[in-house]
Amino acid sequence: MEDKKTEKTVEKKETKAVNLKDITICEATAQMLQKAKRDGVETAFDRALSMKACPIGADSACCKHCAMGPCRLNPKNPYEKVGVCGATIDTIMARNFARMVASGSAAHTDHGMSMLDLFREVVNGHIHDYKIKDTQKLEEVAASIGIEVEGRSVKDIATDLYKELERTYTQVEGEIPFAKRVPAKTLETWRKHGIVPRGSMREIMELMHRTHMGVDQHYENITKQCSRTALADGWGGSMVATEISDILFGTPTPVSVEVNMGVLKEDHVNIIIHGHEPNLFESMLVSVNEPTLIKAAKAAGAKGINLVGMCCSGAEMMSRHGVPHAGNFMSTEAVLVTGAVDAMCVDVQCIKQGLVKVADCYGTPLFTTNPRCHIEGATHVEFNEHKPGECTDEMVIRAITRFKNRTAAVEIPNIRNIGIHGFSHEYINYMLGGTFRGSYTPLNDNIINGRIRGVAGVVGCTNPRVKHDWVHTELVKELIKNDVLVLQTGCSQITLAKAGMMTPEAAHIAGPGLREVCETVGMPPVLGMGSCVDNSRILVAASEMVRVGGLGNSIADLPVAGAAPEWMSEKAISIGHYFVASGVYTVFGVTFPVIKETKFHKLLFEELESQGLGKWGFSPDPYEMARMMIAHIDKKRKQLGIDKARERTLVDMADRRAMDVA
Ligand code: SF4
Ligand code: MSK
Repeated sequence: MEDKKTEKTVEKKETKAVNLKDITICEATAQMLQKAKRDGVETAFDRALSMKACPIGADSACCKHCAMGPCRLNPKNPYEKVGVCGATIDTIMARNFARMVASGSAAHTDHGMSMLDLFREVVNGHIHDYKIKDTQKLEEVAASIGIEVEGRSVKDIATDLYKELERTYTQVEGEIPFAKRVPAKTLETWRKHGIVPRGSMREIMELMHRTHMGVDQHYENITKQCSRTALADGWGGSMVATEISDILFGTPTPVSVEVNMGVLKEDHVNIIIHGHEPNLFESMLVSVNEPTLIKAAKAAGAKGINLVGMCCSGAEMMSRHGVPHAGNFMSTEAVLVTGAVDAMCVDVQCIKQGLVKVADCYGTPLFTTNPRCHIEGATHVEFNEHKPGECTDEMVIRAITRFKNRTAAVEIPNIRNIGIHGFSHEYINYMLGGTFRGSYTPLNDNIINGRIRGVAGVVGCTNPRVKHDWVHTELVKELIKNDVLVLQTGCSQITLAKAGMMTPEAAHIAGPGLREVCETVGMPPVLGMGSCVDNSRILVAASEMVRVGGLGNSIADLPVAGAAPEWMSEKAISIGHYFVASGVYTVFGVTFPVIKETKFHKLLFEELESQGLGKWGFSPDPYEMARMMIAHIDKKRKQLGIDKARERTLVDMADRRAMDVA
């Protein structure tokens, strides 16, 4: 029996008892952490409590780029000393930051390249299990980069598109193809600074070279290549991943989906796909609908096979096919604690090694599938796009076996949240303008007339160093209360879905202007756009806002801001930096790997903006973060001369009191 006093707490290894309410606001995760405690199972939440983050590393005041070091500088007095080679704090921090961008950019561009490889094999007729699903999108993407589409066959257009997009990776001189989508003034600024990406392989290679010991030792010059590499992610690798996935698997349109651990079913064979690349998930969708496998599941005593997503490939499948989603990054261990998961199948990125032990405790098979990602202790079943069913069928069969032999006690949190997901930028266009006059004009008009104050992208991970899901939720609530339309991707989108904010009804907590627009259009005040790579959809939406007119000539002119309130991965830093380099004020929470009052900090947080780009911001506090983003949006409104319109349109005092905002 559980002791009542400790019922709501997880005890830290030594003495300190921790209230679960301080760790997560996700009730399902909290319930599973209690069960994990009872079962003697450790998760990343426990490890984050028992292992303090290294303060010198957190400030980026150390360097281990050569064997004369590692060198540690004093974060409290950063100019007091230099590394053995003489490297200053600004060089060390800029190099460390740049390598995070290189790694994050590599992850997204390699994901994009996998999609492009698959596309090539489909177009060449070497793969038959996937096909081009969205020919309209194929034509639109091709036309957007200057490929002739009129009167041509799908195969011819697709062949040209493949050849053109391959340059995103391999080109050594020139500009990446999607540079053609960048607003002219933004592109002109990039050209002036020499930061238009050539090809992502070259940019990542050059950044790794320049951050080697004894090469680039000027933080400003390092930051230029850092921007170029990040832009090769956002407007290159990530954009290719999004566009090719839409062409192959379909462009998302709004769909009602259930999110949270309650989507697991005790009497079904539960299979979770967790990772980033949709090709594995698409094949698993076919396997779980295979009549012989359904029959086998029933023969094993199950009512059926229940396929569920997690993290970003989960977000993509949720948007494209309405597949239920069990939770975000910080719930991936907790979901195994239900005992109800009969297989967890992973591909790449954000897969905690800690999953192996937790899965083992509950007799859940953990399958790795991608040649890039093996995990010691997991079972590897390699996925091959030429015969995808071999891998996914095998994992279903093993899941059925686990169901039949389940010994772990099953406890599924009875929590499900319904929301609308799948707002591609194409759908936003259609939603606002209608089928025949699809356009962002109504969005721009509503920004100009002040009903919508501005647009914010709130994206990114969850992180056990902060209260799980809380920072995202409070920030988004604060933004919509202040008439800021919120666009979301990744784990952040799952957080807000769990908070019930992905429904048109959530408009009742929005400010009066945004509420009116949402009610007129029938849309939620928070629009889910997909996975991490789908942040590229936000770039396209921003470009479209510039193209439609009335809000300035570059992305930097727009009344928009971005945030990753609970970020943890290097990919998040790359995303943040490509938004900054594209012209967006971007605020991160948790911690920021740069020491205040250094030259490098000043460059990122102030000077990039005066160069015509965006700038970085930081606050761990969601209310302060919202204040900073809204102040920036208001500054942009003022520069555009549309600040007065908002004062006229908004709001009477009764409205303000009802909103309970300052
Ligand atoms: Fe130290 Fe310089 Fe070597 Fe870095 S590169 S570890 S600062 S000596
Ligand atoms: S999965 S990068 S934890 S958003 Fe894309 Fe979530 Fe961040 Fe991974």
